[in-house]
Amino acid sequence: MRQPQIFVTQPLAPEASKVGARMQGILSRHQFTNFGPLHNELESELAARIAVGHFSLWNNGTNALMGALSQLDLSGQVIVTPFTFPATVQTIAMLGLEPVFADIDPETLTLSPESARDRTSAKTSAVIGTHIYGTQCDTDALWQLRDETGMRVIYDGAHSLGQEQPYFNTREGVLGDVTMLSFHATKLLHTVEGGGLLTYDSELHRRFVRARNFGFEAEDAPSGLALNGKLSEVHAAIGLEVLPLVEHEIECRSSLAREYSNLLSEMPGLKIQSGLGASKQYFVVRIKETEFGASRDDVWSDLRAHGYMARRYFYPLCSDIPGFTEFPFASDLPVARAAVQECLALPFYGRLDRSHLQSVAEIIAARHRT
Ligand code: T4K
Repeated sequence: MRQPQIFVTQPLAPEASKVGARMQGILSRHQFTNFGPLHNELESELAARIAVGHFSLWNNGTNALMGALSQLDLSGQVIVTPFTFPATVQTIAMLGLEPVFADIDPETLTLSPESARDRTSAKTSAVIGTHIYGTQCDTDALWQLRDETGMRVIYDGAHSLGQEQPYFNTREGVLGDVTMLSFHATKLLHTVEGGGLLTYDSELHRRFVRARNFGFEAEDAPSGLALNGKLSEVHAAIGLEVLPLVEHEIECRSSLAREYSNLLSEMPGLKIQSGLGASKQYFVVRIKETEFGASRDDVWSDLRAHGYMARRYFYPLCSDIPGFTEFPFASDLPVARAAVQECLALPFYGRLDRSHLQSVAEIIAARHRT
């Protein structure tokens, strides 16, 4: 009998009765979107939890990032990591800017500030780093690059909230000019679809808020580049009911991560890349083929054959996406090119039955130097 599929994640699902009560409220108020009371309550709750910078709630992370980029007066080239979800790079290209790829750090897999500096030119107006799997970029070094060059620093923090608070420290520059967040269903804290922007700069915050609502600051007074980035009341209702479940989910995932780590220790060539540290968004292992005795793809295929739908996040490199291969330095990314062959996200969510961890570990062990 074929085993049921076990996915890489499973979204938190709030109680139907609680969501139902929220829905009843929406129906009786007849306000479905455009900054209703649930949207505003969620925005305040999240702002209080995140506790740094000015926060705006958006309808997904991609729109939030595009909205942010549209407000930063960018031109020419934007330096970006290739080791990220396509949205990071797509938003740059969508705005008619040219992505310039820089390599990543071999340990953290975040954007290398040295490579970013090397690839900076007179045309560079910004740099975007991704806090990959929740691992923070070298925010000090990138802020220094901003000081030296005047370029904007932007973070794709789509994975940043899968960890215990404080999510961000308050050191200068830690948010860059702006940090984007995602509250997609696959994220630990989710609103089904949703996103956010964080900035220390109150004027930028004002522009972001305007940009998410067609440029309206007041009725009949739109201005500037803008889009529709509004989160609906229905999404906010789910988010408000997911929010109280998050701390427990983090505890469950912390214990899962410890168990995975025990089961996967003693396997030369396999390293735990994320899940044990600050981030509880993904549990990612890194497999070095020569030392391990098999490739990441061998392990990935074995797991899938047993119904474990592990994911090769983030394969392929964005620099290999058709349409992006001609952007500068797309073929000169040796560290990222190696990493993208090595990383594998294992099933990781609070409700995952512990017996699956054992099975996953046994499947991986069976490949180890076979
Ligand atoms: N930047 C970065 C670094 C990102 O990772 C992302 C999104 C973005 C930007 C853009 O943010 P958003 O605009 O999405 O807010 C998923 C998500 O769709 C995407 O949001 C996320 N990153 C990315 C890492 O993962 P896929 O293509 O892997 O999704 P999918 O549908 O294959 O889902 C993964 C597994 O999760 C499924 O196999 C089953 C499970 N699942 C998924 C959904 C949607 C469920 O059990 N229930 C569900 O409702 O992209």
